[in-house]
Amino acid sequence: MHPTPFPHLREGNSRIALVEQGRAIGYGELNGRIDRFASGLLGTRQDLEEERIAFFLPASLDYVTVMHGVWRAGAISVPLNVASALAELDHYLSCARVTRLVASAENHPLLRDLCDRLGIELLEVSGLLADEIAPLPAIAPERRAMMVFTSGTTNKPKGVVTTHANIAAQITTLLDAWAWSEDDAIPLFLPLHHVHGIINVLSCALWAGAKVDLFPKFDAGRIAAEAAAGAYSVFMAVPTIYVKMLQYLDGLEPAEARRIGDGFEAMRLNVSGSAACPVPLFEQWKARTGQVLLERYGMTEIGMAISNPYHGERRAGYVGQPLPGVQVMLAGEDGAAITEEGVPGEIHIKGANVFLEYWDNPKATQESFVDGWFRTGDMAVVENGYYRIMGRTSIDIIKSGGYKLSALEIEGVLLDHPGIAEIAVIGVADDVWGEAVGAVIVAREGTDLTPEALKEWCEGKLSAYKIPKRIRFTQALPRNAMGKVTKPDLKPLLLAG
Ligand code: MLC
Ligand code: AMP
Repeated sequence: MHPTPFPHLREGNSRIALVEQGRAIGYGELNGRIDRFASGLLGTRQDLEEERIAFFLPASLDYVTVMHGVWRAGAISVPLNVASALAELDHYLSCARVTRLVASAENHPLLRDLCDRLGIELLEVSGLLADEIAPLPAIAPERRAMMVFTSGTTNKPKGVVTTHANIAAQITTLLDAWAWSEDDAIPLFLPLHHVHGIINVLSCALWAGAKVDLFPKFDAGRIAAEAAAGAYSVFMAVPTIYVKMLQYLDGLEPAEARRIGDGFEAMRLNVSGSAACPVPLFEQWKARTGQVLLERYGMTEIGMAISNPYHGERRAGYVGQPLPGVQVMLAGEDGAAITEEGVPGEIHIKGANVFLEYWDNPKATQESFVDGWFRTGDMAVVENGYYRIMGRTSIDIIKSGGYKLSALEIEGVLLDHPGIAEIAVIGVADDVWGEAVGAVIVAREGTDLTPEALKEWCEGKLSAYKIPKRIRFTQALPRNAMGKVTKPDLKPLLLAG
């Protein structure tokens, strides 16, 4: 049996799969490296039987080698956020009961103590590339393939487990809908611990036999230069990145900005998603580049579900219609399906794209399904045949720069600070980030808190993008007769600076 369903990953295919720091890597070379890595992981075993293998790697040849090598050896891939704080990594690794962690040598000092404490083997890709390729196991499509951590309304992120069949369904629906081909070329600068980067960009491109230009991180200047040079046919990003690209273009000489705009115009597709694309942003991108953004809606648990059409009207402020193979229902408060247009309901999803389970959390898994439908927690309405996302059912979820953040997780960390008596973490509307993380804090009497000191205190406990950007606090809030702080008027506090 062919050990991978990715049709272009095969011996002898010389077409370019990846470009890493200017070096082109062919599909055949990549395939051979993945086989060697899978063989090294297997050692004397025949099948890793869903052992969890985590990796702490930026977008790179090594990342792709590990992701696919783990799959071919029969284990579960656990891609980690390379911007995570140590306390977060501790949670991911212990929750998933990871046995081995692959990271580049330069990051071993950072991870060593944590791995020793958790009994995890810390490894490098180069140390696992076997000389001889071992027989690889046949992997049934219904086996677990990947675990990605996502925030919910609860305190700690949960591991979302998808099977090989789920991943194949999430990829193939997009290949057809967005007309991927082996002639495509796409830059990859999105983080690779979320489905946007993993599925929509990396996996769709590799399944289609296209070329992926790997960026260690988002870099507006390099993206602009490559786009102007005609390096790409497809571009996918979160709204914040389109805002940052526009800001970059605004800072250039008009002729240079036009040259870059023309580079984008020449592409066949620009996609926006992971957060709402504001209508003014849609219009500004069109004015600058001539590109009509294709907005789509998705989620870690389901991949992509609803999309504007590739051919046909792409409507600003709307996410379009269900993708082929994905069933979408809007449920009213009584749980019944809404059939009329104009009536809002919660998006429920069914299909081969829907994840298997939250790792080790049958209660959360069960609660997130009703009659076989996955409850997304997003509200939507259909207007003139197109879905429009209205927001979340829970205010405890913040979407910032395309990242889903739990207000409760951030509150939980900050409440450990000895100077904090009470706290409310909220999303604050923001032109660049969609929402910024805001915290309204009541300091304990007699303590002298500063926002700077608090932010510093969060380092190591929270990723940088979860650290509140808009901390406001006062020690002069009135207390009632019971000694409780009476509710501050949040509005003036948030507008204060
Ligand atoms: C970073 N900063 C923020 C911030 N993130 N400030 C406010 N809010 C945030 N969310 C600050 C940093 O602290 C730093 O401040 C400065 O901005 C630059 O940080 P950076 O990390 O270097 O920023 P940048 O590289 O520009 O990253 C921005 C970004 C990144 C947009 C490229 O956030 C990103 O890649 N987002 C995509 C996330 C994603 O892929 N989500 C998909 C989830 S899957 P200072 O003071 O130090 O300068 C999903 C399903 C679906 O949602 O539908 O796709
Ligand atoms: P995540 O759980 O990180 O995968 O984020 C998924 C969430 O992002 C969804 O549940 C939505 O709330 C939000 N989202 C994704 N795409 C869009 C979009 N096009 N418009 C509005 N919200 C979106």
